Amino acid sequence: MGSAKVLKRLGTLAGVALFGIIFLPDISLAQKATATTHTIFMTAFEVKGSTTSDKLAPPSVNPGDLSKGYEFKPPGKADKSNPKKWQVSSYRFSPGFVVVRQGNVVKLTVFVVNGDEHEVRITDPDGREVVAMRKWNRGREYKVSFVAKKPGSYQMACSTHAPTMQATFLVLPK
Ligand SMILES: [Cu+2]
Repeated sequence: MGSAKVLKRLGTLAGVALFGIIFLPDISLAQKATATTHTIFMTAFEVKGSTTSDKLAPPSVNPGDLSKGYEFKPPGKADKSNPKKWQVSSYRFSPGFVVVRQGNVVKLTVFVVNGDEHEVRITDPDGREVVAMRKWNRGREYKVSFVAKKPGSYQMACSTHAPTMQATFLVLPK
């Protein structure tokens, strides 16, 4: 190896060492600052239950008055072939409760199985919109994301089926 090559190699080594001294602290800071990303698959669906009035009297309060997300079909309307049958249903997001850490990125993929239309938005713990109101239709998959900047509860709410069609993202402090 010629002396010029040796000098060049030493120069490279010195350069690498210098690079390390100058830039490594920044790199470790950058790694700390890299946010954890959670990719979460959700389903918008409707759960239904039914019985007959000879087994259990229908509720005295119409579930439809409690939430736009509940539906009640009284005896005679639930099933024409069985006049005693009554049915209730509720729209849900599943999972409906997610825990993340402050600063994490939440990437949601939501598939709509039930309900032709949902009007959905996501708000932060102060009620500020982090994902603006949008329409989601049955049979489609939607992707939204937000950064969980504040500790507390972020809410994904469907106004079509308010107040019960909701998902909560509980953000734990750093
Ligand atoms: Cu809905």
